[in-house]
Amino acid sequence: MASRLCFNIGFLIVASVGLLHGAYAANTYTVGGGLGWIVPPNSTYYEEWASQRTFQIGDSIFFNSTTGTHTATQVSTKEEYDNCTKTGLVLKVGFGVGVTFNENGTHYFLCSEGTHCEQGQKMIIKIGDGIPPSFAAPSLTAAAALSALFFSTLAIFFLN
Ligand SMILES: *[C@@H]1O[C@H](CO)[C@@H](O)[C@H](O)[C@H]1NC(C)=O
Ligand SMILES: *[C@@H]1O[C@H](CO)[C@@H](O)[C@H](O)[C@H]1NC(C)=O
Ligand SMILES: *[C@@H]1O[C@H](CO)[C@@H](O)[C@H](O)[C@H]1NC(C)=O
Ligand SMILES: *[C@@H]1O[C@H](CO)[C@@H](O)[C@H](O)[C@H]1NC(C)=O
Ligand SMILES: [Cu+2]
Repeated sequence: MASRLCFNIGFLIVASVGLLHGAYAANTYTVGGGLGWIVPPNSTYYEEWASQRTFQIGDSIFFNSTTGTHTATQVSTKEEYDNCTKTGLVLKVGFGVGVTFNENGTHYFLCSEGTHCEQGQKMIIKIGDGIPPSFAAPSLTAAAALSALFFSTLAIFFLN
């Protein structure tokens, strides 16, 4: 119930932020499509999935783990990503977590369970040009101020 409410509020705010940025209709993508977020059939599966799509400010991705135990973990650098560093920000262990992106930038996600990352359960998501803003633009509108409370560069939501 509470998470549902949070999800709805999130969408309202994302819509507002989108308007402020002069952005377009926001899309939500289920990571990996029907496969969901699991150990993939080959080590480049999710990188291929991501590279075939264009992500913009306001878009969301949803990690849908349909089987097994997985995490959606965000690491900070390309080096940590390449190394499959297992100590990033754990967004969720288990089923169903979404992330909404509010700024351009490059995000590194992986699963920290076992050797899943080494087997290719990892993905780079580039928003817009992939370059984060050099400073946080001060916002005077209520919607943006409220959004700053909820999100910095991305927002997390749960669907369960
Ligand atoms: C990985 O698997 C996907 C889905 O089966 C396939 O489309 C893709 O070509 C594969 N990539 C490689 C490098 O084998
Ligand atoms: C998540 O996976 C389940 C099981 O495959 C599927 O029924 C459901 O539609 C998926 N949800 C999303 C949002 O893709
Ligand atoms: C990545 O792995 C290399 C080689 O093992 C190591 O030298 C480097 O410190 C690691 N970097 C991070 C950020 O974990
Ligand atoms: C985000 O990246 C896009 C390119 O895809 C660019 O057109 C846009 O100006 C960038 N937005 C910001 C706020 O830097
Ligand atoms: Cu996993």
